[in-house]
Amino acid sequence: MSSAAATEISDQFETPILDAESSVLLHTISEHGGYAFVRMASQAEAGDFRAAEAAREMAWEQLHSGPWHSVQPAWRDAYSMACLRVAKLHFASGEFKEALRVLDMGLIMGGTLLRKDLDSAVHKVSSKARVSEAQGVSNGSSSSKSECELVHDGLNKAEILQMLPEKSLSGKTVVKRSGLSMEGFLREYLLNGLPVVINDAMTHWPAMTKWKDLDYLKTIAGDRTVPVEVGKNYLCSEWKQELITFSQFLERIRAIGSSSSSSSAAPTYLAQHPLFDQINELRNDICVPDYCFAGGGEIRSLNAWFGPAGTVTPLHHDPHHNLLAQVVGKKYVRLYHSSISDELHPYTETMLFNSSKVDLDNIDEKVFPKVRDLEFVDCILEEGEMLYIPPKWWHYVRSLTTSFSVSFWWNDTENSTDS
Ligand SMILES: O=C(O)CCC(=O)C(=O)O
Repeated sequence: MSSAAATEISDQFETPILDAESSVLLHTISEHGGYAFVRMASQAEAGDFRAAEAAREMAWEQLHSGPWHSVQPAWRDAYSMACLRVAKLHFASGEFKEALRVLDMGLIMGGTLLRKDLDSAVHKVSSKARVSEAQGVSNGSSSSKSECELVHDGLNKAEILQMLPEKSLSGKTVVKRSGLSMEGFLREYLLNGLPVVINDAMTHWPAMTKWKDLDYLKTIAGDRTVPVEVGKNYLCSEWKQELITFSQFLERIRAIGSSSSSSSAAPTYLAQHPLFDQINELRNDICVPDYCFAGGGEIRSLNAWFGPAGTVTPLHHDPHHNLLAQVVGKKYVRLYHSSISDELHPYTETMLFNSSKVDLDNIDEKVFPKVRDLEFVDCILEEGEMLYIPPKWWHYVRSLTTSFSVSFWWNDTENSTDS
């Protein structure tokens, strides 16, 4: 750790929950046999950086000792605790980016007990990091307007059709509506379980202008760590997950976008991640649509789907109502009615029961001879449009440009215990 850039000790970030809960948590951890962790955590509290890192390693091993659902919640909280201790010591040495990286690991992998401490620490460290960056960098930003813009869209219909599964956009398309009242949405679509595209309900979102600008995204989130998926899609064997900084992720999007062989490169996709719980500034750029409450339901989760052209979410269904809001770029979406589930050949494995064995981009005619003739509806979801996907409807999604969407999932009140 460098001491030259050390901040004042009085400028530490506060951890009131950790201070109040630490001894109970350590007691629970020793009951689970984590004596070495408890010893290291105590030394870390006294300012020993090596002990703090060792404690974090030990908790990390516990998080990876078996299936995620079998990890003791106390170990997840212990991981957050260790992250806070390590981050404090980085922060005290002026290592703001390192501190942020470790805090994000706590947010992504840790438990809920210390969440507020992690959030407020992120806030404090981010502000410090920005001030320090502004002081260190001369102000003549050199990137031109076009370099900062995320999407360069010059696709014509023929080019789009070439990227899509056979029969796309040749039959029934999803109805597009503007000025749709809450009552109209409820009566015509939600209660009938029918999809609809609403094309004028997000024009007021700050995200609609801000998220097109790479510099904006880099400034507010560049040093944050995010989980991304790399590979064709989650059903393929070469698929993997990585933790990278948002800046590295934006760089990959830019590299794929400027490469002439964009379709052959394995895309990196920030998919189904609760980014808005993690990065408050991005949460402030969007609004939960009133439609989500039309039937008296409860919001289950907000997820980000951000990636280059060519990401594919294979055919699957979810148990929730969903509004998929397209903030940047465009996507192709195909939907099959929930009643034809068996004809779409769901996997039988527990983890994949909601995914289809059919690869729409390459249908195996011998194994699935009837799939080609199944009825579906589809659409191109344009920037500023949101698609209502009723529960259990099968959907396949392909990004046609660099694309940033937000999904709002909600349950009917009587189903609110569903996961
Ligand atoms: O946008 C995507 O790639 C997939 C979205 C999706 O599957 C969902 O919102 O449930």
